[in-house]
Amino acid sequence: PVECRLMAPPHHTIQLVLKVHICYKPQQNDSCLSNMLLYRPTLGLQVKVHYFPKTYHGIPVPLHPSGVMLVGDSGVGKTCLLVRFKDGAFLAGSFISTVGIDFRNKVLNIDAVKVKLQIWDTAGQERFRSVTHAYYRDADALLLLYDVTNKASFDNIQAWLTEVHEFAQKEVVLMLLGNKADVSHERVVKREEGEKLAKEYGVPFMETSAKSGLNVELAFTAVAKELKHRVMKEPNEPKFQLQEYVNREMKGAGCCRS
Ligand SMILES: Nc1nc2c(ncn2[C@@H]2O[C@H](COP(=O)(O)OP(=O)(O)OP(=O)(O)O)[C@@H](O)[C@H]2O)c(=O)[nH]1
Ligand SMILES: [Mg+2]
Repeated sequence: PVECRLMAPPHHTIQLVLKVHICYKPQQNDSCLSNMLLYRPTLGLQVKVHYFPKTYHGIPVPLHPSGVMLVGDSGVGKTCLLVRFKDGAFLAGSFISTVGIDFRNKVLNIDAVKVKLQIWDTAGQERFRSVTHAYYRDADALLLLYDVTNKASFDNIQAWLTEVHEFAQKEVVLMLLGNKADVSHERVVKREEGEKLAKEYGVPFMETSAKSGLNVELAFTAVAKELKHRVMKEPNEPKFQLQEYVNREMKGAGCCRS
């Protein structure tokens, strides 16, 4: 039983998202591929149950949406990275700091399988830290960002990793990203330093730029590939090597491909 009290000012609406995990083995003649909608009038709640089998009569079907969380100091470019990935644009102009948390969905086609990412853009400001903590546990993947033009954001990576180990799932997919790689004159963190730190912690790493688009698609695709692989791996298939994949596909900071 769950007790929950919600309060809102008059004429405001609260959206309540319930995550329901159901273990269910599909039957051969199962026709229940679509979403089911259950209605509980006594509670006044609508609970939407999504049913995501891996394959149906041998045909791959969409996977359960995966939660990808963007974390790092305020101003490192989390929101810009997400906007670049989702809309292919760069948010230039004045910096609007994220309040609390924001969500965006994107479906990727990974080896003929639709992988739905629900991307959570967290606020880097200290005052929202307790909000962020509440989301770690449900995240399947974490993109941890620092800003190559901001040494403090790089030095804080260790503290972020401590948080990750405290609050996230043990098997969470983790990747370190050095963002703003397009800036050359104000750069204070070398790529080699990022690589060294990532190696120390055994985390895949690459530099990105929300401005030029450098490696942005790759960061999310790599994570989606790893998540898909975990769910759909055939018994004899070797483990997906995230860092190797990233190394093969990665572009250098001088380049402007997305
Ligand atoms: N040159 C350059 N500027 C960037 C890049 N990414 C973000 N910026 C700039 O950095 C500033 C902060 O970007 P945001 O994406 O809002 O930062 P954030 O990490 O979401 O910050 P919080 O929401 O406070 O946690 C903005 O002024 C952006 O225009 C990048 O790749 N290159
Ligand atoms: Mg933001």
